[in-house]
Order: sequence, then C-alpha cells, then structure tokens
Amino acid sequence: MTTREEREQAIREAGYNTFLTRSRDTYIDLLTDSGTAAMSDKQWAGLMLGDEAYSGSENFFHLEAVIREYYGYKHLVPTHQGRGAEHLMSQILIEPGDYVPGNMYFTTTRLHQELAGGTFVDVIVDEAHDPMSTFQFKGNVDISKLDRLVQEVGAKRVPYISLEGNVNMAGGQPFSMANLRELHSYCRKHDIPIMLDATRTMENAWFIREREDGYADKSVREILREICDFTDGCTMSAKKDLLVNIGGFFACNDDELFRRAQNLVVVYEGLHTYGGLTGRDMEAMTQGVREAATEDHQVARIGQVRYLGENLQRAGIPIVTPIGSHAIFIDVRRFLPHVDQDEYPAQALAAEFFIESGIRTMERGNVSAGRDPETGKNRRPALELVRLAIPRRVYTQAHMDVVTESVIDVYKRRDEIRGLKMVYEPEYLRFFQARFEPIT
Ligand code: P71
Repeated sequence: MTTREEREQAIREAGYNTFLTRSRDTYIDLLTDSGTAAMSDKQWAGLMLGDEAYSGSENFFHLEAVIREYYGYKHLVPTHQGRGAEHLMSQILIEPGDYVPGNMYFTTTRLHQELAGGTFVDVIVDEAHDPMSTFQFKGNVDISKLDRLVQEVGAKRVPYISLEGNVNMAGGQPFSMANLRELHSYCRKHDIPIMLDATRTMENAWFIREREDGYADKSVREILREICDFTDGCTMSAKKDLLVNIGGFFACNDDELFRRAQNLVVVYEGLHTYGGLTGRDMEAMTQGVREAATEDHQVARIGQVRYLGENLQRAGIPIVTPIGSHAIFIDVRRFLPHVDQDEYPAQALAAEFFIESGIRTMERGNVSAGRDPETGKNRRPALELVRLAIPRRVYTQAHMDVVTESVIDVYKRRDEIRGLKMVYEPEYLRFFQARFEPIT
C-alpha cells in the first residue's frame, strides 16, 4: 500500500503514463493480461524438465505435437513473443504497396504490417466501433467491406486477411463460426489466405460455445480446432491464452511459407527449434495449451471478468458491452464527456485510477491509435477506452470488489478531472513511453 501523496508523486514522475510506473507502487495490477498469469503446479514442474540443448530440444517436439493436436497446424516456428511472430509473418507475406485487411487494428500487428510496406484496412463490422452496441459477435468481419477493398485494389494486392480472435481493441469481442465460415468461402474464391491472430482464440471458442447455435455441446478444444481448420496459419502471443510469462509462435500449413519463416527466425529470434525461448519455457507453454482448453478454466476466467463488469454496470459506470473475456473497458467518452479527445481523456483517467487507489490500467484510445502516417494527425478513434485487464488465475473476487469501489469513487468526482498534453512522443508505439503533463 502507498499513500495518495506517494502515488501522486509516482504518476507525475512517470509522465502520467502507467507504462512508466513501477510495479512496487501498484496495488492491483490490471495493466495487462499479458504474461501476468500464475503458472500452475504442472507448468512449474515442466520448468524442471527443460532440455536446454541449442538444437532439437525435446521441449520443442512436445510443443510442436501439442500445437498440431489442439490448433491443427502442420508447422511451428517458436518466437520470443507475439510481435516476434508478427514480424516474421509480415516480412514474409507483405510486399510494399500491399493492403492488409483486418478485424480492427492491434498496435504491434499494424506496425509490423506498416514496417513491411503494407497498409492496414479495417474491415470489422460497424458495431465493433460502437461501445454501446450489444451485438454478440462484434469481432465479425464485414465481408462487404472486405469485398470493397478487394474490388478496389485487386486480390493480388491483398496478401492475407488478418483475423483476430476475441478482438482486443474492440473490448475482447468474439467472431462467430458462421462469420468465419462465410469469410473462408469468400477467401477461397479470391485466393486470399486467412492468418489468425490466435492470442485469445481459446476465449473466442468459449464465447462461440456460449452464444452460437449448435455449439453448446462442443468442447473448447473442438471449437478451437474448427476455427483453425478454416485458417491457413497463425501468429500467437502465448502470454495470454496459454498461461505463460513469455513465449509465442508462428504456425502454418504451407511448406514454402514454413521454410521462409524457419529461415528468417534465425536472423531475429534464434534457431528454429527455440526462437528465443528456453526449453523450459516451451515445456510450460505445452502444458498451458492443455490447461487453457479446459472448460473449468474458461468458466472461472471469463466468469471473474464478468463479475467485475456486472458490478460496474450496476453502479452505472459506462463500459463497453457485451462484457469481453480478458478485460473491462471503460467508455471514456461517456465517463469524461467534457475532455476533448486531443487532450487524451483515457490517458488522464488511467492516471486518475492510479492516484485514487494504486490500480494500474491502460489507455486504449487516441494515444494508442497513434498518428495517421499520411496526414500526421492523431487518429482520434471512435473508441476512447481505459482497459482494466484481468490477469489469469491471480486475483480473487475480493480484489475485484476493491476495483469496483475505486472506479465508483473516481466516477463521483469525474467533473474535476482534466485532460493532458503530450510533452514527449516517441516514434514507434508511442503509448509505451510517451510523457504527459496536466493541462492547467
Ligand atoms: C496486451 C498486449 C501486450 C501489449 C502489446 C502492445 C501494447 C500494449 C500491450 C499483445 C498482443 C495482442 C494481440 C491481439 C498481438 C500481441 C502482441 N497484447 N496480438 O493486450 O493482444 O503480443 O505482446 O506477446 O508481443 O496487453 P506480444
């Protein structure tokens, strides 16, 4: 525990950016669900079975087998985390001048597409940009938006469609199997591969089981496999679904694509049988796949997020609906309607939560969206959100109650909260290291 004065000083020294605060000054850490899970006894036991040989580690073969079994992809290239895999895939598949459609941007994903010379095009359904819509599958691709792009630039300029499970920036929102089936038949017709961002796809599978006709009796594992069978490969940040503190991979079915990824990984990550990971990391991930695919885990995980979300809703706090799988997203346009978007209201609100009670959250609005490379202007996205991400298997419902009380306390004094001005802006992924000062 820290005092309010200590927290005020800490956030000032951190340039009002929660990414720059120290863990020890944090009381409940909802910055991210990435790499923050508690590993199980079996995962920790796996660490003792690390085969730390430079090449051909046993743990690599365990991981390869479990990915083939659960995800169904033929080939696996491990990477140190998700963006390592995104880097490889973008460099291999994208030619300068290409367009990469996707169901909403993710920060690192889009940057790697741009660094490879591509332009990201948002083809998610309109409902995803409306925080108040209660549409059950806000992660769906709007096939008519995709078709418009393909007609405009030609299928040859579209190297693949980037399809994310449980779309992070939309609030942790799933796509439906029906939508994926339709997307698959469209893409087959136009010869466009579907590359999945599988980071939170087990959680997407859970929502399909809960919400989509015909899936109530299917296991998460079966649904996951059905999803992957409609796609051509994936990038993965194992730090989410797969319950590990570090790790990721690229996987695919095509032999030539695999050959190129295997070759490129040795330049940036490490040999193709470890890709920047230790043998023990790969063993923990192997076990994480098995645990994440159980219904018991997903019920507890998604149930805890829902518990927090429903309590906030009962208190009248504006949040993105439906409640997603990995986080609660506060709709800052409704929380702080008096702060202009270029005064970074979500950034200011995240700082305010930290000051109130040491709860660390993340801005997901104008700062995260960055500048349009053409105009140099802030993108001013429709969604101006603060994300309260829940680490897996770490906190209790009592912690969630403290969070609810703190958010309510800040909401009561929302009229006093002012915006921020950015005083330092780095070139890449500015939200990580940008610094701010209060507007006086
Ligand atoms: C999250 C993260 C971690 C993060 C990344 C960038 C800005 C802020 C926080 C990472 C993801 C993700 C999806 C859908 C790829 C990555 C990159 N998310 N796709 O949500 O959510 O994976 O972090 O392992 O490199 O806090 P990586």
